[in-house]
Amino acid sequence: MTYDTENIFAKILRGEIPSEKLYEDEDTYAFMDIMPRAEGHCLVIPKGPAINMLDATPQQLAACIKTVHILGHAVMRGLGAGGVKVEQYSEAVSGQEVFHLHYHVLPFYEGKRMENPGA
Ligand code: DGP
Repeated sequence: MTYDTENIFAKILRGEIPSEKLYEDEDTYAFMDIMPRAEGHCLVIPKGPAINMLDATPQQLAACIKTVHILGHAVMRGLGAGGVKVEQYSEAVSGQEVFHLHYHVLPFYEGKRMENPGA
């Protein structure tokens, strides 16, 4: 598979589709997931093209994890989450639907069950 520049996250990066921006640096962009599975469910993507983790460069992966770390602390501090789960799907068979590398940052709250953990 080759990287499709018309995928939805590429469009978000180009500003062709609106998104709820949370953080941005030279290499990454973070925004709210449109179908949140938990309060504060957000996504981290590299600005450069990468289909998924398996297709990404070590530099893209390092930049994304750095931003995941920032967002993880932000949901702990800002939303009072008790913990965070990070998910990354690579290839359709694993559940990947958008073919631009993204990390899900999923906050967990004490005493609150996630509505649809497997979605
Ligand atoms: P997956 O490829 O299975 O890891 O999931 C893609 C995620 O992207 C899913 O949680 C929903 C989210 N998503 C899909 N389209 C949009 C969109 O247009 N805007 C935003 N903010 N999120 C989207």
